[in-house]
Amino acid sequence: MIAVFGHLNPDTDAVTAALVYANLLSRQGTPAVAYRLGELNFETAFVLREAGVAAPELLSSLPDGHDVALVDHNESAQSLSGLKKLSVTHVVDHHRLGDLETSQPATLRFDPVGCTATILLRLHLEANLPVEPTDARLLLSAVLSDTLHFRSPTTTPADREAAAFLAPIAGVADVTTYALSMFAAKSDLGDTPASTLLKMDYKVFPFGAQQAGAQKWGLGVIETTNPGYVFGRQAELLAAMQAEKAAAGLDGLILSVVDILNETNHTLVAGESEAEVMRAAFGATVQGGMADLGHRISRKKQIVPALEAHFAP
Ligand SMILES: [Mn+2]
Repeated sequence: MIAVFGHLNPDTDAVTAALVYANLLSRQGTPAVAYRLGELNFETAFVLREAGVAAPELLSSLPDGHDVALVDHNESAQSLSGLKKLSVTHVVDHHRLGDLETSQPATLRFDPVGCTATILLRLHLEANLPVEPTDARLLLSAVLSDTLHFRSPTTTPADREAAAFLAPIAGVADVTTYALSMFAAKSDLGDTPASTLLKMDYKVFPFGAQQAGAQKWGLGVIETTNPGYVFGRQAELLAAMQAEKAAAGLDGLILSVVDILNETNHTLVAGESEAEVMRAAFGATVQGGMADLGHRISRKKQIVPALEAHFAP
């Protein structure tokens, strides 16, 4: 039995990709079970509730050598701890290739598209398997989530085509209204503790030379239709960021507040060293602990590559 899971601090693409890929593998004769590596965010909880699908079980460890399929990630820093001791049999991903290692030949599928869901649709079509209506709803939700309803620069024509193909199968008549309801659910943060807000969409990246001088940064993102709510909690968030930076031994930590509807990014910095990097890597102005990153709303396409270039030896 293959354990299928997306990255730590899972988003909608990570959770739905695990569910749909586990079902696809099982339908193709390879028994697989979906898991998640963290709590659901409010958007993903909404999506699963609307689809009538139970959340996959939370996974914290597996015995050495267990078969695993990675979806929506491939870097060990974003995966189950002890990944190097597991047997990676499959990867379906749309991110940069990191430190992936496999102990045996594996099935790998990387496409530079806006979400894992678009690749999973391709896998169904290539296998001549119809997409089940519930899976279509999960995949459509992931396309809308990862591309911010096609606003993100990561969006490709294939993602738009995937959504148009999936919507009728999913029974979603008005995709725009559905996307807005997903974003409203995601933005309804209530009294969520600042430490949870920080980690809801949070990834750790190594930058620079792997030897001496390598940098480890935590990059959080809060995508919201109500950025004012997040800015109102800046002091609490700053404390949570500094605590996490120290606890995880990071060289830098930033938290991007992405205004989904206006497509802007105001990034909170944990300290002056991060502020310096924001100025140098992005030419950003930094005021009151917040860097103005303009319309750079994609961590994957606009934040990570700039930091990678900045720290390149
Ligand atoms: Mn994704």
